[in-house]
Amino acid sequence: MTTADENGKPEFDAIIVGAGFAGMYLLHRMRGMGFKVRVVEAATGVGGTWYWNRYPGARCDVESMQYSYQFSPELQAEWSWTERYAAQPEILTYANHVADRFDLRRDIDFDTRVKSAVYDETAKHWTITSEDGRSYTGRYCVMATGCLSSPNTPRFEGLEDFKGAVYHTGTWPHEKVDFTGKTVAIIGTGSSAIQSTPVIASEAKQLYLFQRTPHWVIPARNRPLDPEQQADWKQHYSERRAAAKANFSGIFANYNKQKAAEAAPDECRAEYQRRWDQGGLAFMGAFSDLLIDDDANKTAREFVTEKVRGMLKDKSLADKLIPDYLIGCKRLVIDTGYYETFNKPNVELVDISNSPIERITETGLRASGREFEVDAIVMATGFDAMTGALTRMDIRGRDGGSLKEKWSEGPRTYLGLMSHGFPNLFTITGPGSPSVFTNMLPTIEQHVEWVSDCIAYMRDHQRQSIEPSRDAEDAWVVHNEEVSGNTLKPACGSWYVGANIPGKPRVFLPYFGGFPAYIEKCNEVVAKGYEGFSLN
Ligand code: N01
Repeated sequence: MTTADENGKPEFDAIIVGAGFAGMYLLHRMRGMGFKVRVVEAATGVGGTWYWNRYPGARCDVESMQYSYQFSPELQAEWSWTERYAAQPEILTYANHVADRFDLRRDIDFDTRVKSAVYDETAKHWTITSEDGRSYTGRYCVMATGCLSSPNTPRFEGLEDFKGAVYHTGTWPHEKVDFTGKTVAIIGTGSSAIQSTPVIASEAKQLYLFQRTPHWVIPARNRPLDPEQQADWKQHYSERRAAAKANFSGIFANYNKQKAAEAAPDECRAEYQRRWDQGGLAFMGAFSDLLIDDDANKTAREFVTEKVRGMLKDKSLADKLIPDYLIGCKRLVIDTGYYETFNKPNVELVDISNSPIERITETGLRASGREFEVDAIVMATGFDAMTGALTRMDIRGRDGGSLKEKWSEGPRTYLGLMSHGFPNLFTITGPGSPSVFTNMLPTIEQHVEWVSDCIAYMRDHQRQSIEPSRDAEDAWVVHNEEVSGNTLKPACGSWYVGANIPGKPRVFLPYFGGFPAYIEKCNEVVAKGYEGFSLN
């Protein structure tokens, strides 16, 4: 069943999949441009990532004064944050406030998980079908499905036999999970585990943390935001937001242009110490060559190693908790009390680097030749990043071509916005865009504005379909490989290269050329009449 009229005209100008920060702003902007838009969302509410990731300790690692929309000066002026880094409930409250303030819910269908999206080449429209059989037609389809939204649950043998509770950090229950008096296993030691471990450890009788690979961790130094700081930010928002966009990460922070390789050892140390004391992701901005030169990177590793050793009572644990790979290669994690948690008597690190979890049993886990009896298992095992949310839907473009098949050797996009063979299908923060290397909110806004302006251009020029050329796409894919290949970033087994998902092709997924270069390229493409795209 399709919802197009008898002349084949689609019911909507655009169908947006996802009501996270991307889908919400796109709906608001396109509605304001006079388009008829419908959003379909799998969850029962708005907020995307912040709707699903309700695990204990969930908190953003970008400062709250920057992790917010800037498209509405009024919204920006009226909203107040309570902490330097907002916790998940506060960000979700913000998302709901935005939905109410701009009356977004009337154009969103919740509890609607998309199963397929099929392009009709003759009618030049997309038909989106939900798992419960509802269909929508739209001239355009925009996938605002997020970068880290398809949870990865490894297929541990025996998982279905386990009699206790199993949770995934990315699909956490809405009601409070009380671990008081319980024995808990957490599997994984990425951001989600590092945030939840101290909180779960404070409740549980016993916590086992199963670590395959340690992460580099820097203190967050979260604190309440005082009114003066907030007022100062609000007063200087426009210049700070502009300055942020001129930074590689889209974050307003101090990035040192000096190279560690050219700094004296005590100068290096002082710079790291300053940033360690400040806390946060800006630690990696200490020197400009940390992700380019292994020797430079080593200076940062040595500094952090010494700090971690100093925090642990059991010095033998340090060898297990300190990574043996480049700092910043996997996503840097910022923490609140992670290492200190290992000083508690009820917490044990289980090193599974050489002997993986053998199986889940009725009563717990078997690993490293030991049986662990537990009441609950927390999968902090991450996501099928950047492509998973897209390839789990059956997306069919021209001639019935499948996106999943096209991307079987790795995703291919032009600017991370569109893929050849899939006219009128856009992705917000898709693979090949800066996305996860930036502050997601300004990156989302830039994409939303580019896509909605493009659709308005199509309307104003009486065009009905847009698609990138194969040549433009190939050139962008090659450019992506070159840019990341000139750095140390692809050197370790991170989710940036799909290494966390068995069988996923090893391709560097996000664009590592920086936000300013990316914005410039997107603007240039438009200025040259949508160079690299064919408009019909
Ligand atoms: O997931 P991850 P995450 N057996 O992929 C382990 C963002 N985020 O949810 O490293 C045993 O980082 C896996 O081990 P290994 C942020 O961008 C942000 O924590 O693959 N272990 C790893 O330790 C982040 O990077 C915030 O060897 C297995 C862990 O599970 C991204 O989301 C908060 C395994 C997964 O770590 C993802 O973070 C949270 C197996 N079979 C998330 N499979 C903030 O803003 C996987 N693992 C602060």
